[in-house]
Amino acid sequence: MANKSETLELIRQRKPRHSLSRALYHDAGVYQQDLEQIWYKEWIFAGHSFEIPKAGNYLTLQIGSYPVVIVRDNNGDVRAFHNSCRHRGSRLCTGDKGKVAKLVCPYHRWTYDLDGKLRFAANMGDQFNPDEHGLLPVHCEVVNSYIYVCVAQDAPDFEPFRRDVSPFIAPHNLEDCKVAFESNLIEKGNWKLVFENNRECYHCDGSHPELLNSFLENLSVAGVAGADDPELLAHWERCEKAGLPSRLVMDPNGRYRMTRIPLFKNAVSYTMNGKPAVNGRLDNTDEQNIGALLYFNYPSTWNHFLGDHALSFRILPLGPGETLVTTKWLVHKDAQEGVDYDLDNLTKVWLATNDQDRQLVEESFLGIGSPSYIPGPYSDIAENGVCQFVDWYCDTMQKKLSD
Ligand code: 3BY
Ligand code: FES
Ligand code: FE
Repeated sequence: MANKSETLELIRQRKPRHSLSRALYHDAGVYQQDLEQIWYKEWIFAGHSFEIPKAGNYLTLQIGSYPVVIVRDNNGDVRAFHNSCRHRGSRLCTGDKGKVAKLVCPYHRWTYDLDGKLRFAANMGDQFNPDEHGLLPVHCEVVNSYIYVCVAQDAPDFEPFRRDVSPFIAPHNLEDCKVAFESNLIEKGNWKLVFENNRECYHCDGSHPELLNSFLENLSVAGVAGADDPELLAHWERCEKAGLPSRLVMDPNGRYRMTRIPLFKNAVSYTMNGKPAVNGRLDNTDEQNIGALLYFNYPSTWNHFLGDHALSFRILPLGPGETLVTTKWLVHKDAQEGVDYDLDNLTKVWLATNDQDRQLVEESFLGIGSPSYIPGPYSDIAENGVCQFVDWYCDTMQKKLSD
């Protein structure tokens, strides 16, 4: 099991523009460093504010060893707390989501207000000061319905990301959405392989027949290039004229990126025939063919926004060889299932695609587990997105491990 300095050494020794070494994907010590240096320090996508519309609505997630609860308080604010009771530590909220009047610990009934203040604790005597036993807060920010949390003592500045991402998402009116469907998939592979796989479409031809009815196999689309691609440029210009920011924006540190891509032929949605899956539109432009706005924010999320619906993806590491992938299909809150959309039609392409990607990730994790494995070269043409992710990972780890 690699310790901190051994992990740093593994990263220093990596071969540029090649997949990482076996230990960086499989080793339990490296995984621990991934958690400590990345997952416990960066902003992590938790869920959407419209999933907790009313006071007392909550959702939970697990970031490595940290159980976190996110709750809407009585002022309408979204707050996050460590989901651990200040008495003897029990988790307070045990389900994925729910609604409560107050946060009541299931163990000895300590009861907290929705702002985390301890309201009630039986038999604790006169000396006990409830003010010293409020729930421990977790940093929490909301941008266009995206709730981000950070369990670090001092969170990195959220504002540059908000400034960059918000103009892209705002026209899609995500605040007016609901979750039409949610899927949770456990992939037996390291979280980095899940993201690497997402950052290229080199594998699409051989694996994603459903997706390729609408997804354009333009190699610059998945990657980081694009400004020299005439198809992409024309799309950006048309969409920007309609009021939709589209031109690629990349974080100087490489952690996040937004870009709007055209879809295949006349497709406007990720359906089998490319036609819209939902009646009505999320954005209020007159432009029918807006393709898909893609945004990723390492380490936890990538997203697609279409004219008729949107998709959010969240990954959470469960272990060196296990990653939870949560996908949400977002539609306008007034859209009615069976009337405005058919759930099967809406979800078919990405349910199939996710499962195909799961298999690819699992097979690559198994193959990398072979003692015979040697890191292999990324394609300059088709895998510059993967290369960008791996560079971000190595740069970030190297910086934080040497602090
Ligand atoms: O799921 C995605 O966002 C990526 C983009 C390119 C290939 N893959 C489908
Ligand atoms: Fe929560 Fe005892 S552990 S009330
Ligand atoms: Fe894929």
